[in-house]
Amino acid sequence: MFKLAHNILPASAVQGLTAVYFKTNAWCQLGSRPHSSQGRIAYKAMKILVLPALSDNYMYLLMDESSKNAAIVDPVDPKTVLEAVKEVGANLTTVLTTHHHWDHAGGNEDLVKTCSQPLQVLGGDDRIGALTQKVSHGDTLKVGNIDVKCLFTPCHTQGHICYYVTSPDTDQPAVFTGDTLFLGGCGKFFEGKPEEMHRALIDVLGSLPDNTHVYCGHEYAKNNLSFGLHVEPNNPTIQAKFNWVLEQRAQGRPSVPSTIKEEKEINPFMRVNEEPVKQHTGCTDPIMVMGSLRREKDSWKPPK
Ligand code: GBP
Ligand code: ZN
Repeated sequence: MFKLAHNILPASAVQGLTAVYFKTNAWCQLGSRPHSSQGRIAYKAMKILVLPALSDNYMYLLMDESSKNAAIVDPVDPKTVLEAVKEVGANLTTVLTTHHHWDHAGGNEDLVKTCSQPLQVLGGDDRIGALTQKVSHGDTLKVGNIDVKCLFTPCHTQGHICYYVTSPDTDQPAVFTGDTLFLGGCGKFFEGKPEEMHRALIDVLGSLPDNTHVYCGHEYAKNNLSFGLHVEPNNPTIQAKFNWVLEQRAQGRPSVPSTIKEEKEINPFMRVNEEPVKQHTGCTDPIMVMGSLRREKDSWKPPK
């Protein structure tokens, strides 16, 4: 549908229609309610606010405690972002965009227009609105005292970037994974191949410290873990996390963050080297396992 519109309409009209589509979809599912409550994770030297948007997206406000300087990840709903910025007294300097899809990058232009100060807008793809700095793998930047490292993880889209953050004042790292890695799952391969997702999940994200907190782009945990149990019915760690997610969601709480260690234990797409996952797909080569899992999940429906 989006591809067809691109061929016959000017870009601005496509943007407008896409916005209407996502907002109507969220309204039909939820009315004016957010899909989850806001979350606030306080580390020693930084704070992360979990901001729900649309029907299942998350935006994240990352603030350095000493300088109050802050970055916003995927600000599709600028109004909610600016309210949160005001509430915590942050000085917003930076937009970190994970990828060009409207439900992540579609708020950039409005945020830049409505924010009272100039913003640096980062991303790895020329299709991202209001981009001021195109980044690539290994690029680093500062948000106050916080160090941000850009990790190139193409596959869901070709310019996808994950942002890894550390602070000299704490040993607790975090990573914003957009639509590459979800709690218990991964993004569809819209613009890439199984090799690329294997590299992104196993080589790049899989090399981060085990205790890294994972902040993903959508609230898909329940569906993903349900698929995980279909792949590995006898994995007690997946079952325990699934039960915990059901409780959280019943209270309207976000399921994020997970950790890299947990993902290696519960996420079939990060377990392509594990025997039960190989057996489920009937493949032995981990890249074939990755492709097979993705194809299966693309048409899989959770049990009612
Ligand atoms: C679910 O799992 O709950 N609602 C379903 C999935 C990311 S959004 C909906 C879906 O397809 N989501 C996408 C995805 O990758 N899901 C992983 C999975 O199902 O395992 N998007 O908004 C999606 O990227 C988008 C925007 C796509 C513009 C194409 C364009 Br063009
Ligand atoms: Zn996407």
